[in-house]
Order: sequence, then structure tokens, then C-alpha cells
Amino acid sequence: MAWFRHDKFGMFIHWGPYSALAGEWNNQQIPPHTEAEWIMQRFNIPVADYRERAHQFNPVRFNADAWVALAKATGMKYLVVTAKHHDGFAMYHSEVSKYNIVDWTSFHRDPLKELSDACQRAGIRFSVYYSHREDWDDPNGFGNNWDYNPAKKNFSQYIETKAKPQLKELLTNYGPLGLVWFDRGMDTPQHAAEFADLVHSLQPQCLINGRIGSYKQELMGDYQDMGDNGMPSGGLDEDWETPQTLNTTWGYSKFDQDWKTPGVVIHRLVEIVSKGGNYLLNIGPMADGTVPQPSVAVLNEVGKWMSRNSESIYGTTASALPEFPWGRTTVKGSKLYLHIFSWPADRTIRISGLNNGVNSARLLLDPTHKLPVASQDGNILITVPAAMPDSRDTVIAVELDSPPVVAPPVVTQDSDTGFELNYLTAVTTGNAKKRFNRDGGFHIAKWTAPEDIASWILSVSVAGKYAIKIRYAAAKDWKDGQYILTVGHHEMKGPVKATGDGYQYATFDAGTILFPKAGQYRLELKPAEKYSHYLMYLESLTLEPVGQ
Ligand code: FHN
Repeated sequence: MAWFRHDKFGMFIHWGPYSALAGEWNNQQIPPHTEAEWIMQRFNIPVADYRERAHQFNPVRFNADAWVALAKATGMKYLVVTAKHHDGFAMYHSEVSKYNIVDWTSFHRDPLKELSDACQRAGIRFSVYYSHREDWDDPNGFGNNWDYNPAKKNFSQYIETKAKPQLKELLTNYGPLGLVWFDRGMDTPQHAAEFADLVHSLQPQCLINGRIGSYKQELMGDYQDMGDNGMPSGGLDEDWETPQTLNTTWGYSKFDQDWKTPGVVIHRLVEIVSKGGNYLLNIGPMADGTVPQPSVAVLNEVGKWMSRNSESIYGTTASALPEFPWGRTTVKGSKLYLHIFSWPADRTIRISGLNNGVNSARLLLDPTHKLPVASQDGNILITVPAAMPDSRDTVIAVELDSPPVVAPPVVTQDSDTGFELNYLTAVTTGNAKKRFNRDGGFHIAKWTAPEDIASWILSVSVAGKYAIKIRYAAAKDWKDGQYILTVGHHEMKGPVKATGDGYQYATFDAGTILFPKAGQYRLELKPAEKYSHYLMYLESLTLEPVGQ
């Protein structure tokens, strides 16, 4: 995972026969905000008709070096290109099926081979996207129920005769792959494991993304992918990536001109990296093989910013500091990078919650000048010049006396409300981990023993009794588990009840607790003893005031 953790920024490429349809079929436009690469399914285009259009695909202006140069100039370090998307068409020379760009079109070239070579020359890590479940061309693949009768499908046959053999080709003929990016999950964990085994057996160094397995099951693969364009609200205790669009579609659509600005892309990159993730940003090249000019323009601007500021991105780790009104932070050892998105009118950047001494603070753009640093009421104050040197994100590199020592977040309450405690404000130790649940939500998992603890600091302003509710999901065979909930010296034990398969959260009463006076309290939750399974998938604890 070392390169993945270091590199942070990758280029996603969605390109195939759908790029030539460009969002239109029989003079009809796909509905706005519909992904253009889904056009075959959206219009139920018959296989024969789609195949005919694929036959005409002829990207004469395709230049692998130009694409790779664009990725490199943007500061991207890895590239993931669609080898086969859901339409079933292979964008490389496949012996398994003639339905591929070399044999089926008059282009007769293998873009993946050319891209792999170009990546090798440029020092970019080459990777492939492979739609392993969905295949609208194959009679036995998943998804096409307009040409093929689902009752007559033999999915295993599709896997054995097309998906696995094609994956094998990709793992054999295109040099070392950084990762294989699977999509849309798999029908059974067994099938998913077979694809993982194939990758491991042919390229043990190759990473596997989180979408290889079913979305309702534990992560299989090396890291989590958020949902499309997804962003967690806080940091996680696992490796993750978020695939994101530059406009709203993945494959090219001539109707979609909703481009993100360079500033938005830079802010997202920083936000993702500040939370420990990777940004896989998509381009949708056109039928002739060129990249739409608006994408190029945005990426070039992002690249200019990266050329001056990339040390605050590559090789950094998530920051435990909170989100600040002025921007975000990234960390590299004892260096803290302040990413200033909005310049303070009083020329003062305030950092709260940091228990470190500061050796120096300098603008990354002008390291010869030290910025004045002071401390006040436990906050670190840095005085900045009157004008913002980079209006999108000005970075200040702060040398600390040690890696950041960050005070745990304090959860406060309004006078008439209780507390909601979840992964965002939790401090986890041992094997208790804050994770994406692969279903759009987040929880704390992986805890199996009493040293695996999630804790919260509460600032209680209203003394009195509080009813505690605990919301979690637990599988059938975890029901022998018990949790211990401790607040100050008060300890409560509770049973874990099965809630169903997957992530079926349910809420349970967990008793009441008395806060005798206002002040700060620490609440912790942990397994009562050692188990051979997780304690639970904890979504939240809520504390509601119920009087004296
Ligand atoms: O259905 C696909 C979609 O077309 C696109 O490839 C995205 C990229 O993350 N993945 C799927 C939807 O999640």
C-alpha cells in the first residue's frame, strides 16, 4: 500500500463506444445528470445496434503520451482506464472475445498497450478498471434484461468464459498493474474471492479496490472506495479513495458542460487528503480520442497549483485537527501544512486544539520569510501578509517541535439538547476502527477485545440524568457479545443483540446515567471480553436528558 498512501492523486478514464454516442441515441438525449456510459441500458439499445455503433468507433486522434502527459502535468501519479465497462466492449486486444477495439473496429490499435507503455515512460502507475459483474453484451452477464431473459442466464458461465479469462489477459499482457479497479460488486463472496485470488496469483503486488465484493459485506480488497463523488465527514481508520467526476458524467456527454472549477478540484483534493484518502478524478475522452478542452483547462490549472504545492499533498497523512473556518490541514511528520482557502481579514490564522511548540511558519510559495507566530488562550496564531498569494489555496508550512499532538474533540450540548456520539468525534484505540460501511454510512468496527476502545469527551452543561440509546448492527453469531459502557466511575454492561445480515442498524436502550454536575466527562465503549468476532458495527450513542 506504500505507493497508494504516498501518491494521493490519480486519473480515472472512462472511454469506450459510449463516448461516440456522447449522450444521444436516435435524436434523444439521455436525461440530464445520467451517466453517459450507461446509455445502452438507459435506452435499452439492442446488442446488435450497439455492436454496430461500436464497429464504427475509430479514435484516430488518440495519443497515449498526450493523456499520460496530462495526468502527469496535473500532479496525478496513477492512472485507471476502463478495460471493459458495463457495455462489455474490451478496449484492448482480447483473445477471449472478438468484441474488442482491435478486432471489432477499423482502429486496429490497442490503447491499453499504448497507455501502459506511455505510463512506463512517464513514471505513472498504470491500472485498469474491469466491470467484472455487469456485462450487457454477454448473454450470461449481469444487467441486460432487454435482450436476454434473466431466467435463462448462467452467470457462472459468463464468469468462467469471459470475465476471468479477460482479467487474466490484463494481468498478463500489460506489465505490472498498480491496481485493478472492480466495480458494482459481485453476487457472492466466493465469486469475489476467486477474482481476488486470480489477481494475487498473477500479480501479487497489484492492489484490489473495495468494490470487488458485495456492497453489503465486509471489505474484500486492499482499500475502501467511497460511493461515487462521496466524501466522509471526518477521518477514517482505513485506507480509502473516492472516485469523482469533473462534470457530472463519467463517459463523455456533449450535453454535460457542468465543469468543476480548478478551485473546487484543489479544495476537494486537499479535503480528501486531509482525511487520509485518495482522489481518483475522472476524464471522459471523446470519440476521436481527444480529451474535452474544458477538462484540459481545469486540469492544467490544478497542475500549476500542484507544481508549487505538492509537498503538502504527496506522502502526507490525515490530520487529527478539526476543519477550520479558514481551510484544512495536512501532516508530514512534524510538519503541519495549513491550506488557507479563505484569507482572514485580520491577517491572523488561528489554530486551536494543537498542543505543540512551533519552530517556524513559512509560506510554501516564499520560504525565505518566516511568518510571526504567537500563542494566546491555548491557540496558535500566525500572522499572514495582507494579500492572499494564491486565491485558491495558499499553503503555510509549519515546523512543529514533534508530530502534531492534538487534543481529542470535545462534544458540546445546547442547553436543551442531548449528545449524539458517532465516528466523527470518537477517539479509537487498539483495533477499534472508524470505517465506511460500504452502504453510504460510517461506523466503528473491528473491535474484538477489551483493549479496543472508542471514547468521547463530553462537555456537559446541563447536569442530571440522561437516557442512553445505542444504535448498531450485529450479525447472528455475534449475539454472545457484551459491551461495557463507562462514564467516569460508572460502568454498565449490555448485551449485543443480532440485528440481521449486513448493515441493518437497530436502536436499543442502554440504561441511564447521572451527570451530577456540569463539566467534562469521558465516555468509553468496549467489548466486555475477547471475542472471535467484532463486538458490533456501532453507528451512534445518543444521550437524552430525562431530568434530575
Ligand atoms: O456504474 C458505474 C459508473 O458507470 C462508473 O463507472 C462509476 C465510477 O465509479 N462506477 C459505477 C457506479 O458506481
